Amino acid sequence: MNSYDLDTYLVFRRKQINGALVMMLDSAANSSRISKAMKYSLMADGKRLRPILCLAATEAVGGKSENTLRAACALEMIHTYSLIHDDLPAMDNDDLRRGRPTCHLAFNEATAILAGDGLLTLAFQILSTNNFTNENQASKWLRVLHHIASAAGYEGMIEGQMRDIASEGIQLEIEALEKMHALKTGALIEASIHTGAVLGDGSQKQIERLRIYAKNIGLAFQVVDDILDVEGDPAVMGKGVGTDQTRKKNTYPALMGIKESRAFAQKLVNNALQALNYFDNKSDPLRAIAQYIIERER
Ligand code: GRG
Repeated sequence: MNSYDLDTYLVFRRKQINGALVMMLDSAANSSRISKAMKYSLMADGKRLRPILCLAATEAVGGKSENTLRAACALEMIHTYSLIHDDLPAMDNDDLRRGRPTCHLAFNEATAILAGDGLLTLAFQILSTNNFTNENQASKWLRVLHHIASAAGYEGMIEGQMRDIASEGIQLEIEALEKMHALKTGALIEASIHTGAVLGDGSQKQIERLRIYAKNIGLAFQVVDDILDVEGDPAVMGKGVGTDQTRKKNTYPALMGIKESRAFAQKLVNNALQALNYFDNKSDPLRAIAQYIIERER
């Protein structure tokens, strides 16, 4: 067990991220219907895992997390867009997300599509806002912008989603399942940590170690997500469960069983923790988050 007080850290970071998100939405948007739909999904009760990982990665490499907050918020916007679109009738057709009716039920399908598009493009507007103090700053932000676009785009998350949809009802081999998840869920998690490390002025060695950490927790996160879809409590999770089986999705519990899936997730977290051996106690939040990913109930 990690004795680090993760709960206090998560509460502090969520408050900071939510405050920044509200400010960004209020300054970018107005009281139009589309702004309301974007805010409805973005300001619902998400765990804020990706922005928190981003800020914790900046801290781990010895950087100042205030300088990374803008990028962390952009990552949460991209994630929220993906959830809105994933819930649409043409995709997973879900009713509940983050404890609320999904965006297309609260508004309508067209508005939900546009709210997702609005959040995705706002993320890149924020990432490219020019308030850099020097050329080195500008080139770092351009580098992370490119990395995030690749991770979220057709060679990353979108490809993962395409494979997920295309493989419903078809049994995948474990390697293909792993690749699908690395793209669908892992790529944005990895990009979040990479962003934090680059903007925090991490060394190449630090960035590389954090890439290994990210790859392992990204997959562990998905394995636990699959387990929670079997065993989780919908009231705690704020979304429906049992949906993977109904849709004949490829999941770790379906392929290897619950007990083996748990052991696999723990092994991945151990790998992630090993990658952090290189770091000092500034990476304690990342260590504790790795364990939280296994133990989470939502
Ligand atoms: C539609 C382009 C496009 C992509 C969708 C991320 C994704 C791809 C779909 C989400 C559906 C899903 C259940 C994915 C599995 C893991 C995952 C990303 C869960 C949701 O993330 P959390 O648990 O959610 O971090 P919160 O609401 O806490 O932010």
